[in-house]
This record gives sequence, C-alpha cells and structure tokens, in this order.
Amino acid sequence: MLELTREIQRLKQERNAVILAHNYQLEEVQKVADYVGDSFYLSKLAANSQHDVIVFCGVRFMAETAKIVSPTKIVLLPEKDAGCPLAEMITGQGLRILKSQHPGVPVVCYINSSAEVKAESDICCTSANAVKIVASLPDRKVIFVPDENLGDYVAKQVSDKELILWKGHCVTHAKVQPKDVNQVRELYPTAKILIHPECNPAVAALADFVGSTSEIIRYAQLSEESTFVIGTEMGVVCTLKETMPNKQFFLLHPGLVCPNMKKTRLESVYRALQDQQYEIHVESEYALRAQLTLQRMLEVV
Ligand code: CIZ
Repeated sequence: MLELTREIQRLKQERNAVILAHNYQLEEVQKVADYVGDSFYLSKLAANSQHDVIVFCGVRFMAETAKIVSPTKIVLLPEKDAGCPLAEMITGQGLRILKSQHPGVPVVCYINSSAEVKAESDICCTSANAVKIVASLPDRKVIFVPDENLGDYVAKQVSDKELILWKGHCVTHAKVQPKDVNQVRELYPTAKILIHPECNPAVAALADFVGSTSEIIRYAQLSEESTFVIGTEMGVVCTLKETMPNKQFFLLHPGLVCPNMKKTRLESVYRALQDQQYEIHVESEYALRAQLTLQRMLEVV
C-alpha cells in the first residue's frame, strides 16, 4: 500500500496531475487525494485547476462535470463503470417531454445528472445549494430533476414556489426508513441525527439536521455535542472520524454504502495515472450548454 501510494505521488508529479476525491470515496482513496469534498467544491477546483490532468475519484457524472468546466484538461475516471443510478433515472428525451408539458417553466437539475440533462436545463444545483438556487429564480413554478426527495426538501424551504418533480431517487439513501431513525434515537438518546436530503421526506422529518455532506461535516465541526448519527454514505463517517477523533460518529443504516463509489481503489488511481485511463469526453452537442448551466450555478452561489 505504501509502495502504491509512493508510485501514485511520483506519477502525479510526472503527469502534472491533481487527484480529487468525493466525500463518499474509500478512506484509502481519500488519503491519497489532494482534495476531498462534495461535487460543488470539487467542480470549482476543477474549473480553476492549473494541472494538465484531473483524476476524479467519484462517479461518472462528477468526472463529466469536471470535464465540462475544464474542457482543455485531461479528465480521468479511474473506474469506468462507476455510474450513478440516480443520474441514470432521467434522460435528455425524458426531460424534453417534461419541458414540453410545462412550457416556459425553468429547469433546475441536480448535479447528479448527465451532460445531456444539464444541457437541457437552465441552472444546476448541488445538495449544498439547491435551496439557494431555486430561491434565486424569479418564477413561481420550477421543474426540479431528477431527485424527488431533494426536490421535496427544497419545496418545503421555499414554500412560495411550486416545484414540479421527477421521480428519481438515490438507491442508497432510499434504504433508510423512519423506523431506523427511531431505533437509533433509543440507542443513542443524546446523539444528534444528521441526515442527507436524498433520504425520503419521512426520514428527513425525524432528523436534528438535514444537509449535504459538506453541511453535515460543518455541523459536526461547529457543534458542542460529542455524539452523532450520520444518515448519508459511510465515506462521510470516515472523514468525520479521521478529522474529529474526540467525537463519536455512527452510521444510521448499514446499507449506506454506495457500491459505485466503492469501485475506486488505490490500484484504480494508480492505473488511471499510469495508463491515462479512463478519459472522459463530453459530446460537443451538449458540452457548451451544460457549461452554461453549471456557470449559472457558480454565479448564484
Ligand atoms: O453534491 C454532492 O457531492 C453529493 C452528490 C452529495 C453531497 O451532499 O455532497
């Protein structure tokens, strides 16, 4: 492992590469990364990167987003089959049909979407800024795709808006049920329960705090409390334990493990740098419009 880490560092210098890792990545991958964070933070880093190569340890839509905001760079996704079932729950054609049913209504797409869906949308959002993005629109009616649970959460925060939602969901977060929250409340009565808005609304309603991965991390950092139950992918628990050894963190549900995020290993990062694989290309038909959709988000937040 040490040898592999050294080789990764050597190749990184040789290729003038930067390694970005999402909060949901394995600990071994987070440790070798230059930056760890959510997709918003990482896409901003990609947009401003001075490196020739960006190794994006995450899932396909994230690497695709990095390529869209940094088109002249070589963007590599270490595991080519690391996809996102949520992003795959909506197609460009599906969105075009929805738009034709609601002419003139602006479309907000969650960053967990393909380049084609981004190209068909007016503005992008992440779970950290979804409320702000929707609130920034002058229109009362807004189409929000593809995550129905995040959309429901946003709708509750901006009650003057009417959100038209797509029925997509994250298969990992959807595993959590209200009974799981009730059980951990009994088990850890003093713990704060922090839940991701991709969980279903009945689960989110039982949380002490609902927020994106970066917001959950910030909440735990600033809180005076010492025990937390985390209702998002287990990679976040690794980060929390590593950075706050004096606090206690428990995973809300054993199924909060994203199999796609876990495909990337240290070996994958090494091979990505060694063999320059798997390079991400975004169809020119979508690239420019998707870039505008992302840029509009960056201008609002
Ligand atoms: O925005 C992201 O990176 C995702 C997918 C989740 C989160 O809350 O950070």
